[in-house]
Amino acid sequence: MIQNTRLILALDVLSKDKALDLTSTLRDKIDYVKVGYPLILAAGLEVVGELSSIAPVIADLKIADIPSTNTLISEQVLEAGASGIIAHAFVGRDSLSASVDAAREFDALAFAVTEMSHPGALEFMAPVAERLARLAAECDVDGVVAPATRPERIRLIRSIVGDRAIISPGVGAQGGSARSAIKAGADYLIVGRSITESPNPAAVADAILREIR
Ligand code: BMP
Repeated sequence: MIQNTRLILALDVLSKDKALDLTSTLRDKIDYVKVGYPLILAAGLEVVGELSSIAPVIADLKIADIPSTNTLISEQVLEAGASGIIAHAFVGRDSLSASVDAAREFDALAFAVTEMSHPGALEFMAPVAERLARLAAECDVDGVVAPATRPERIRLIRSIVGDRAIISPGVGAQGGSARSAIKAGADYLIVGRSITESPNPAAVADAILREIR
């Protein structure tokens, strides 16, 4: 993975122009942009290609289907220009492997979700997060998603995934601290609303970069 800034911009905006503007403005402050259903559904899959001419794109469709459908979904976003994809691990080894295999064919990165950052993740995901992290490592993902809202869980997941990248959402709008997440072992922070909804996105990104330096 590219690692200059350790910041991944979550582009959960509905306007293609705003997405392109933010990416252009912030391109030197971020390593990747992450796009998911909100932007892709609003602006069309072509937005992935357009953004990728400015910054590498991680397509966050949290792919969670049977293996053959996972392959089709993964290939669609990879063909559109994504440099990385995010899949769920809870669907099991065969499904996750299908997404990892698709990523490999495109020389792209594959990430698996272990434990999510929102409170509801404590209901079903947290109790099995270690198993999900182990499965992700066994499926040879490039990295996992782990919660900045619970730095102690990042530390635990790090002990399972070894050198694989940990990309960590939940900073800012969800209450997580950038510095604590990095200290706990996150390689990258995924930050959305606190940057995208700010009147001065570049200033917020700079403040986060200073905090983790
Ligand atoms: P924000 O900084 O606005 O809370 O955005 C976080 C981003 O990370 C969103 O795109 C969200 O879908 C994603 N995300 C998350 O917040 N928690 C997870 O556990 C996994 C995610 O992909």
